[in-house]
Amino acid sequence: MQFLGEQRWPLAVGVKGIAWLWKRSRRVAVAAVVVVTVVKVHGYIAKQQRRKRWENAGKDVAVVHMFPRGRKLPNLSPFVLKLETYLRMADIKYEVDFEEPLGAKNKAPWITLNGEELTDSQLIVEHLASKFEKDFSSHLTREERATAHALRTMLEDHTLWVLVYERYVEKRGKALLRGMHVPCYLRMAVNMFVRRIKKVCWLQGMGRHSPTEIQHMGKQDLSALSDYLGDKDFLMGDKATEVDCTLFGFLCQLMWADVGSPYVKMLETEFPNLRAYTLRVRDKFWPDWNACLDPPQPVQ
Ligand SMILES: N[C@@H](CCC(=O)N[C@@H](CS)C(=O)NCC(=O)O)C(=O)O
Repeated sequence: MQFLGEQRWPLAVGVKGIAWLWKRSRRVAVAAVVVVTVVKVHGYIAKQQRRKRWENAGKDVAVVHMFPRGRKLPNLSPFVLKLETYLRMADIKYEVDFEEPLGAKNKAPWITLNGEELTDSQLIVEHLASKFEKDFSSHLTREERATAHALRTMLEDHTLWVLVYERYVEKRGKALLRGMHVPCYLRMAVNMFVRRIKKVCWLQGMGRHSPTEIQHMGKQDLSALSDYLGDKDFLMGDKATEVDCTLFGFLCQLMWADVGSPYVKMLETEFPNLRAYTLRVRDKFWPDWNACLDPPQPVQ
């Protein structure tokens, strides 16, 4: 399901528009064709130049393409935080890019590695784990791996919609606008964006529930995670594994992306082990957390 990304106008619409202009003023029609061509060619050249730059990042250095940093957390996308946390866990060198956050699937994050473009946080993690021999779940039993898979997909395909509904439908994108720098021209498009997300939430199904029901579902997810974590250091035991990257990415959103969110209180009062876990993972893998905020803060 697509929220953002390039809206491709069918060629027929463009041709019809030019034909309409041509009938009224040939000069304006020609000028319109010239402007569109110049903009397209300029865009194409800029894109090629960016790719050349990313290809030259260095052997085995991943360039992670993402939305800009947040004010209270390094990214307002749980998937970006998941991927960056994995890169840190695996000690893989990476650089960040904010110029082209959406990849070939029109989603963030995506990466460029040795000139190759890879999409989807999970597929990327699996690719990197095999390429760099950094599989942190290899010690788990099949049953534990199945549990980790189920918890990850719950977060990415259920908790995600609780978050999306709260952030964009209930709060109408306001926390997002407060939480990161959004250029003026995009701020003006926020209502249109919110209307689209509302439709997508309806199609997905989450949007058909009341806010109280959705909050209840979010709480059930947190409760399951809190019970499973118990007093362990990490979700699957005393060693961090890939599923911790996802859990951390989501908990950061609930804890820091919106101070007015009911989940902040829930984590404080009902699920303190998840809150402590988030701080623990942050301290372990993000010693430069403050430097990754926008604006950067002094590292403590
Ligand atoms: N399954 C994808 C999900 C990525 C995703 O949904 N990213 C969101 C940001 S949190 C996005 O790019 N949304 C833009 C859109 O859907 O148009 C992954 O793991 O990378």
